[in-house]
Amino acid sequence: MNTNFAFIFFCFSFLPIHAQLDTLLFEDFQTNPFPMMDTSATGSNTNWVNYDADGLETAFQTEDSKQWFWGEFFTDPIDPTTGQTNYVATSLSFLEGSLPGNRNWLVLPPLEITDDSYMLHWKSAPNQMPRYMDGYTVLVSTGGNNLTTDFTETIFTAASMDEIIGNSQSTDYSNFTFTDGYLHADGGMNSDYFVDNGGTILNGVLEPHSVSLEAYVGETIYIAFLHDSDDDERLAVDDILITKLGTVNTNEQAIQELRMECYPNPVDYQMNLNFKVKEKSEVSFQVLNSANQIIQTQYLGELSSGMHYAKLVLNGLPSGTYFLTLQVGNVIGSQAFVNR
Ligand SMILES: [Ca+2]
Ligand SMILES: [Ca+2]
Ligand SMILES: [Ca+2]
Repeated sequence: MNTNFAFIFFCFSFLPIHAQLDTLLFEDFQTNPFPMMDTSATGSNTNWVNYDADGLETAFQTEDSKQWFWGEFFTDPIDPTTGQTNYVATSLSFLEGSLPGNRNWLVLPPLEITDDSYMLHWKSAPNQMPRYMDGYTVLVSTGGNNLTTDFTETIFTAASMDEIIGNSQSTDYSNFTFTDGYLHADGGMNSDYFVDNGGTILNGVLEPHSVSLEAYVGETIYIAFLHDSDDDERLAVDDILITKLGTVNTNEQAIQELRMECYPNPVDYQMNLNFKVKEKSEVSFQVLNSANQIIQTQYLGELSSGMHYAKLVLNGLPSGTYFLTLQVGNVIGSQAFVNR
């Protein structure tokens, strides 16, 4: 008992909190998810919903172009980072007879927001800009998913082209008016998010967006992408992602979980280390000096579950305070010790 007491007295935490990001939902559209989606909103769907609220014929005049549909990204079918074909969710506002009124809903499954770290991320691009640039709205419901009544909160609006007031063949924005909201690629100022082929339009490149969902802590919400652009062209949405901060492990919690004991402390020559592996994991430890510089690293390999023992020979280590850091899988515990 005395030894244990001394050990607790000398070992204190120095590492900050370890947090990881958990992925709650990720849809990159690389395989076609649309055949699996519900095609109408019941008020309480647990699945994705892809719904054509307008029922209008598109300029394509095909049934599967009237709501969100699957396809290669129109501006750049090859993803520049992966070299693979990039598939996206696409929706058309270019309707037969150039009618307004396009309203296509893509509604995510319900999601319970349990803390203020939840984030929604996605990418979008209009096919063309500024002439006939598509916009859309991202909406939240804290009730059901009745499309006409429940989605009362707007968390993001992308502007669309409203009217042509000057030279329609120009890519200068002063020739057009736009609805309220964010203008893709910062209104044509950010060249990362469009391609200029020297023609009469620019082509949109997928631009990332993020919105915090912290306003909905304690609620179960639905999130909807509503393509509500009137008489424009087409829109792509990709990489819809919802994250939250994962389990927050303080060093004390990690030490407890790892049953980490280093002894004796202060140490003269050999440090003994007891620890527990919960499930088969890669294990390593490091010795750091008081300036956080790594003095020694030892990889113990993949260890089976159960209690383990390791010894650490500190021959030649100058006197002073050090830290022993043990990593089992993604759990890291750290304890201070004094070398005499
Ligand atoms: Ca994709
Ligand atoms: Ca439609
Ligand atoms: Ca328009």
